[in-house]
Amino acid sequence: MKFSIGIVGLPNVGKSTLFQALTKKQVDTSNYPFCTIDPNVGVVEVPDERLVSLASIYKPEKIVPTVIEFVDIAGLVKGAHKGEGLGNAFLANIREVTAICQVVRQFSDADVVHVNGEINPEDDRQTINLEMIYADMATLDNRLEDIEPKAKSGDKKIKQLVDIYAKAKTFLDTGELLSRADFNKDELKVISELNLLTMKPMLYILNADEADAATEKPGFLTISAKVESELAEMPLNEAMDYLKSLGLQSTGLERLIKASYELLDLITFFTAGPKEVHAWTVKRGALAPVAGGRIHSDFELKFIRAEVAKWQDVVEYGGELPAKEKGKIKIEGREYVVKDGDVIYFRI
Ligand SMILES: Nc1nc2c(ncn2[C@@H]2O[C@H](COP(=O)(O)OP(=O)(O)O)[C@@H](O)[C@H]2O)c(=O)[nH]1
Ligand SMILES: [Mg+2]
Repeated sequence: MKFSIGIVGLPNVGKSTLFQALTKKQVDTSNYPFCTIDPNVGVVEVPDERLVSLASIYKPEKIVPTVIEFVDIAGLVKGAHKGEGLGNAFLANIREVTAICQVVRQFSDADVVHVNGEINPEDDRQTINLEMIYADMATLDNRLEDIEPKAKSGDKKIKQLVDIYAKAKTFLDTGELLSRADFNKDELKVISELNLLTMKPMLYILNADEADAATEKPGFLTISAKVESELAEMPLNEAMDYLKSLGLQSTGLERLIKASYELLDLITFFTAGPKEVHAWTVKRGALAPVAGGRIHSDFELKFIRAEVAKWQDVVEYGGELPAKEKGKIKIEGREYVVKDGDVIYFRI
């Protein structure tokens, strides 16, 4: 299973610059057969100190970090929902991603034209969000058109759908993203099936000038795409010095990747042995057999039990067996909810 983040925004806000910086360090995609091979899709490692610690214990032949996909989606312009620019194609690309990273422009560079003629991050955000709201309204209208005739025949189920779609439309009419709406469990199920754009988790990136790379703006993650593209070219020690000179602790990319991971509500578990130390991703709340299924379908189908340790214990006691001797490995069954940082040994 893969998780992808679409980089969305007006033209010339720095989306591709950011995307190229993100994908500068290519991962070995043969480790990730589920990933898409496409120039607009970049497979990016999720940095994880725990993986490094576990690897220092096992000294495995192979270390496999977990990844997320970033998709560079071409600029969305005002009127996209009516087909302006390549409107509908862009909106279709956004529909396929799990979450959205929306870039707005703060950097002031007279040589780079702003499509609206002035730098105004709030305005950028408004334009993009409105296009997605209009696109969702169109989706809901289409669905309603399909089912309203059937609702007239008195089918209760259909009537319920009509009510839920109408509720969503009324909410979108207020200009808010649907992800902010208060849906109950049944409504949520119906709405989720439509794959609406404004239901997707969203992260806002403020692409700032170099001098402002360390400033904070509530609700935004500040990054200078230009700085990031330079950092991505530098040897590590030079990059560290440069970061310090800008007053930053970590690269914008690292912060972006971590924030994306949190946005998707994902957690990481590990498998560890002398052959391979491997980080895997599941949705928070996943049960042990589902986690096993990430590795091999047999691990899900023939799941018997999981032996689970905290990564700190495996590191502290120097491996699975010593951790077991200290009573730090628990036997868990099918109902076990996987925790972030678990090291799991599946038994099938
Ligand atoms: N000064 C400055 N220029 C940038 C920054 N990010 C992007 N640019 C420039 O803006 C132009 C458009 O960037 P691009 O990434 O292609 O924008 P996109 O249309 O959103 O993909 C390019 O000339 C970039 O070099 C930045 O942070 N600072
Ligand atoms: Mg671009």
